[in-house]
Amino acid sequence: MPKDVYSLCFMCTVRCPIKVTVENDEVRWIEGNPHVPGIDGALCAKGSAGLAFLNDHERLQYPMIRTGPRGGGQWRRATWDEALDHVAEKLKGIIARDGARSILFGERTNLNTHISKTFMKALGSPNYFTHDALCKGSVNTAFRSLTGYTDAQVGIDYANTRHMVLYGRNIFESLEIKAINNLLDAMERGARLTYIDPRVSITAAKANRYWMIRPGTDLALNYALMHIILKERLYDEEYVKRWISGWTELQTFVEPYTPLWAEKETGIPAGEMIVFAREIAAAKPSVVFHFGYRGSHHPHELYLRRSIIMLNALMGSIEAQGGIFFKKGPKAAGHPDIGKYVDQEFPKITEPRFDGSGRNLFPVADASHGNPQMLPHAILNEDPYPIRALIANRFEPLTSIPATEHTRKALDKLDLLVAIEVNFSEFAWYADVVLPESTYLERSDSIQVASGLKPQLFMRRQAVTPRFDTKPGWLIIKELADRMGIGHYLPYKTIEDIWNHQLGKMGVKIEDFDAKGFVPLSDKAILWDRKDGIQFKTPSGKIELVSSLLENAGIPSFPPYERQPPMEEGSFRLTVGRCAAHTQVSTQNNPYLSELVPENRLWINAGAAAKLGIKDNDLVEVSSSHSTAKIRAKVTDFIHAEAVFMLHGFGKTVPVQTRSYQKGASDALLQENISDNAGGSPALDCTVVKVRKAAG
Ligand SMILES: Nc1nc2c(c(=O)[nH]1)N[C@H]1C(S)=C(S)[C@@H](COP(=O)(O)OP(=O)(O)OC[C@H]3O[C@@H](n4cnc5c(=O)[nH]c(N)nc54)[C@H](O)[C@@H]3O)O[C@H]1N2
Ligand SMILES: Nc1nc2c(c(=O)[nH]1)N[C@H]1C(S)=C(S)[C@@H](COP(=O)(O)OP(=O)(O)OC[C@H]3O[C@@H](n4cnc5c(=O)[nH]c(N)nc54)[C@H](O)[C@@H]3O)O[C@H]1N2
Ligand code: SF4
Ligand SMILES: [Mo]
Repeated sequence: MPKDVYSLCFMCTVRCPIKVTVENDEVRWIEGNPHVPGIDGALCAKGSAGLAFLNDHERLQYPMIRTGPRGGGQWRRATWDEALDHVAEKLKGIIARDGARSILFGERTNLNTHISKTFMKALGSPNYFTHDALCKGSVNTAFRSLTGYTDAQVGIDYANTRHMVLYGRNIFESLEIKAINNLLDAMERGARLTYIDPRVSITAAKANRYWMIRPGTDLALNYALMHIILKERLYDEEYVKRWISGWTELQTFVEPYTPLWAEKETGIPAGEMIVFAREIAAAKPSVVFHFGYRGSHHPHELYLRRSIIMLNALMGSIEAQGGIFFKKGPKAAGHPDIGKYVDQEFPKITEPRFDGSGRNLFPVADASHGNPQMLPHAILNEDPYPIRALIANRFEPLTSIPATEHTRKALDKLDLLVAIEVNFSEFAWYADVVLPESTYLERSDSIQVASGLKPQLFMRRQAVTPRFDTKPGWLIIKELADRMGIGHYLPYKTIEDIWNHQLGKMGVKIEDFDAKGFVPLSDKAILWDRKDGIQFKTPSGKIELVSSLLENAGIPSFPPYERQPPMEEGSFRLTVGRCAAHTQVSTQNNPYLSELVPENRLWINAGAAAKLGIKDNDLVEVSSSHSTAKIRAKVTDFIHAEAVFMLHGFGKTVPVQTRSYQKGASDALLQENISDNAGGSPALDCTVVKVRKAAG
């Protein structure tokens, strides 16, 4: 008899609720959880390809210990005991010699992050880090500087918005199902969409207004928009008076940034900016200037993200219906918080972090996440001290940190590289020990708290038994912790033990997830009173345009705009992004998805290509100061003449990943490792490349 298992997809990080139909321990069908509003049974192409992933013989199948040189592809199959004993022995030796601080643990945040953090705290190392800075560190800092909250604590009311503004937030390709379903519904009811990108993406095609902006100049556009909004008094006066501090400084600052000035910088006609400002003000406060993740990662990114949040503040859309809001968790809904293993006493750690996060290099970055792009620098320069080992869990340092060969040199210096992975990623192939995790369909995980207007709890439940000799991550870390003598910090044996610990006194039971896969904690949307009840966490209790967080660290709130120099002929800004058929660096070898989008191509403007004698589909050579790569050209009018674009995640070098091996080029190989040190993110869109037709 087939049975339905409610769980959470993990073909990408969004974790859409799913219903998995299982018969005789085989997955027959996966669809979106029909009980969850906004999902309504829907699944994206990647989610559907989960079945192919489950049965893929090219994914990792058992623990392995390297026998030849790093990256040489010689392995011996090991039992779990052998592999874990080996890692534990190595770690113990490293701790005895150089201390626990010389061990790094990096992961892309996941449902078991409270367990990984516990492991590192118990070990006594300050060096736990997540992917956060690589993705949206500057967004995080921008929010904290203005509101006291991180971006992760802020949500978007897509369903009720009247105007959505997206700065390279390519929402219909780099997608989240619930968000786009809600946005499409809002658009059917008349909401407008403004999209800004040097490239005509799918989202541009769906927008009411599209601006092909000069790459890297969104900040100039925003300063001019603020100039217009202040001059024409288009802002929400009552909201601004009540909630904004630093108004005079803003007025003085935006005075010189006229629409005509911004037209020269951005290429967007001044008149269109004025029409837009009036149009959006008419829809306030139910408007959203989306703060985004990627798109336009430059050394000044903090100020771009701050300007986007400030535009929301001017429209009074922070904590408004149809605007952006602070996510409410279990406590706001009258429940105790979920239990986390990391909330216990640990021996005090006094060592500084390896990456300068929250300190000298990144004084205001979020040190609870760290700055992984500093990994090569810290290792190669032993700054601030020697590093010996890296454990990477769902983290791919070789392609997620820019300047691959530089990163590889750094990894060469380490005594131990451990990959907790599902795929033979570039890093797993280079590692010393591979610990294969069961896929999301083969494992249960810690309960998810989905904070929002209506907070909910979700559960990932194992649908089928593991196809190969793999284990869930929470068990791998527990078994390693036991071997390191710190197992008592993670006092569980089964997933039920973890769930019971999490649910604690919440008044929710494991069985409550059976019927629909989730438990709502509130039946009505929780919005604070915009007149008097918004609980900003800044020292002043207001939106601080002049930020105490920044100013106290000697970082200006309003530095003058620096012009983006025009590109010389044959030179371009390398911009990057994702497509609907792939997830970051994870899915390029998936049997289905590798057929849908088998390789990336270099988008290049038709006029610029003609000058260089490049025709569509020609093989071209792209060079940066760091490296050179070959890739096919996609010659098109749909990209600004100063930019080229490629999808992230291609150009793989692992031969046993036969479907993705050497297909297209890797952006990370070309990118320079430069950061926005105020915000915390690497400046992934600022590398200048030269393009020419490849010989032969
Ligand atoms: N299908 C799919 N969906 C995903 C993901 C995935 O891997 N696959 N990943 C998820 C993750 S982790 C993230 S962070 C998000 C990313 O979501 P987005 O930030 O929406 O994603 P990207 O695809 O990186 O798109 C970046 C866009 O910025 C544009 N851009 C480049 N330079 C500039 C500029 O100077 N100004 C402006 N305005 N635009 C510019 C690029 O042309 C590109 O279209 O997507 C999430 N959703
Ligand atoms: N050059 C360059 N670098 C970038 C970006 C870019 O566009 N270009 N984008 C940035 C962004 S937006 C982000 S979010 C980060 C993300 O960077 P990472 O944190 O590295 O995350 P992913 O790229 O999603 O995947 C990393 C690895 O996780 C593995 N994985 C997938 N599922 C599981 C699982 O269930 N368990 C385990 N243990 N492993 C799993 C995949 O096989 C993959 O090798 O990269 C950033 N870095
Ligand atoms: S967006 Fe697609 S791949 Fe990502 S979790 Fe949802 S269904 Fe899965
Ligand atoms: Mo991301």
